[in-house]
Amino acid sequence: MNPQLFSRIGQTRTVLARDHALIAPDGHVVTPLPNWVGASGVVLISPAMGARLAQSLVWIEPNSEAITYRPSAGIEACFYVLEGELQAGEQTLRAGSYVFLPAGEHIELKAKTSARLVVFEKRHTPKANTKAPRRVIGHAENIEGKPFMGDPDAVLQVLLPETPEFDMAVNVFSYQPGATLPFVETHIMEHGLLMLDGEGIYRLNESWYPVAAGDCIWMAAYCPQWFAATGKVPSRYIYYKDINRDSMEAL
Ligand code: UGY
Ligand code: MN
Repeated sequence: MNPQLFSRIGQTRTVLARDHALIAPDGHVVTPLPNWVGASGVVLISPAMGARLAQSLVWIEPNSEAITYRPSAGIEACFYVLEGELQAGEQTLRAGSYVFLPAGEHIELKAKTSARLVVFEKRHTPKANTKAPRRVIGHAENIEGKPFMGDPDAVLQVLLPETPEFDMAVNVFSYQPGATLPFVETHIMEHGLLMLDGEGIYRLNESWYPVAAGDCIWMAAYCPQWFAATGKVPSRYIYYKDINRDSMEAL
């Protein structure tokens, strides 16, 4: 069925459950984003659904004015450029570029073209005897991909430093057609995920969902999860997880 007709007659692939959500693009509603002066977007995941992170899509149009992104007090953020070209001071950001902003910092961006970003935000948990994380600007192209648990067809790129001051991880996972997560993971870390390319089946708790590029998934702590890349082309997703903190700290 034509996807527009599918939506128009009251159907959607979007699902919201206690410990997971699939947010399909057919339901996106664009709003102004209070922490972005001059940009609009869609809040895909937020505490309003029971999550401890926020994940948004942000659209930036070329403008003579710089766009300011200032996360709320105590919130750290990582954004990844999906398309377009932006200037952040001396640095040019293009598809695959990413920025980690420690809590308390802000950034000014000049869009050279229309640009689209995915942004992950979380409350930073300071750690005793550990310095605060630093700002990171990088490009996925420069991050070596490593076979996940020995599988060369499931390759993981870890975008941010894995040192103890960072309590947020953002990774890109690429799968050859037919590759899978090697087992059903169940873990304390929470995920926010955006499908970048391809398609597959995501198992979330006791449900199996067909997913494709553009879909967003929320996985709460302990949501059993598994993925199989079922398309004829490679699949790729970017995802967030909370790391490096004592398991009692969230209480
Ligand atoms: O890092 C992870 O937990 C990752 N393997 N999970 C996932 O891709 N759903
Ligand atoms: Mn996982």
